[in-house]
Amino acid sequence: MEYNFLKTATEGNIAILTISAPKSLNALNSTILGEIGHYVDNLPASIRCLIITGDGEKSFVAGADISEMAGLNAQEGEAFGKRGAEVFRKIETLRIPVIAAINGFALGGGCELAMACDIRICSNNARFGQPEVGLGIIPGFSGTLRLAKLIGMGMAKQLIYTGKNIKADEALRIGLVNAVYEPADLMPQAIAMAESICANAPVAVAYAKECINAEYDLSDDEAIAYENRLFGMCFATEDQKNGMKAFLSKEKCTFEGR
Ligand code: CO8
Repeated sequence: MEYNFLKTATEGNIAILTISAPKSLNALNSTILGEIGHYVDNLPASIRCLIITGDGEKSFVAGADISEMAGLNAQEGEAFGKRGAEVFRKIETLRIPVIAAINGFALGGGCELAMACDIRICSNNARFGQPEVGLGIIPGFSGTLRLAKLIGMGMAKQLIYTGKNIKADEALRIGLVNAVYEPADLMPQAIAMAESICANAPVAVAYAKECINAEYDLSDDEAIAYENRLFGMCFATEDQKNGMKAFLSKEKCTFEGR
C-alpha cells in the first residue's frame, strides 16, 4: 500500500516509521490512523524492533487532528476515539518492541501514541501534555488509562486536569520518558537501542513483552503463573538451546527467532 502520511524505512531487522503531516505538525487524522494500522499489521516477520518518530525537527505528533474532530457529534466522537484506541492497542500488543523516538511536540493523541509504545526516549526540545480539557474533550486514545499506569494517578490527574505541557527534563523526572538526548543524537540512540534488542532472542523478547503487558492487570499469583508458563515455553525454542550452548562454549549466538 502507498502511504500518504507515513515514511517507512528498514535498517536490518529494524523498521522505522515516520509520521509525516508537516502542515499540521503530524496531527493524526483518520487517514493517518488507518495507515498506521495497516503498516503495523503488515510488518514483515523479519522485523525485530520498530521505531516510531515524527517528521521534521519540531513535532513528534501534535495530537489528534482538531479540524477533523471539530464538527463531530457524540457518536462520531466515540467512533473516532475507538479507531485511534484500536490502532494504539495494536502497537502496544505488537509481538516486537516499539520505541517512540519523540522529536518535539507529543501532545494529546501524540503523547498517547508514545505511551502505547514500549519505550520512550526524546530530544531535549520535546514537549509533552494532554491538553484535551482545554478543547472540551478528554484524552480519547486511552491516555487516561496509560498515563496513570506509567506515571501514577496523582501526576496523571495533574497533567490531564491542568492541560499544561511539560518539558523533556520534567518528563524524564516523572518517568514518562527513559532518556533525553540532543536532537541530532535521538535517532542514532534509538537505533542503537533497537540493535541491542535485535541481538537478543526474538521469541524470548516477545514473551517478555507479553508477560509485562499481561501481568500488570493480574493478581501476583496469576502473574507469577503467567510468567512461569512462558518461561517454560522458552525451553521449547531453538534460540534457548543455541543461546545457552553458545554461552557455555564462550561463543556469540546469532539468534534465528525459532
Ligand atoms: N490538529 C490540527 N492541526 C494542528 C494541530 C492539531 N492537533 N496541531 C497543530 N496544528 C496545525 C496548526 O493549526 C497550524 O496550522 P496552520 O499553519 O494552517 O495555521 C500548524 O499546525 C502549525 O501550528 P502552530 O502555528 O500552532 O505552531 P506553533 O509552533 O505556534 O504551536 C503547538 C505548536 C503548541 C503544538 C500548537 O500547534 C498546538 O497547541 N496544537 C494543538 C495541540 C493540541 O491541543 N493537541 C491535542 C489535540 S486533541 C487530541 O489529541 C485528542 C486525542 C484523543 C482523541 C479522541 C477522539 C474523540
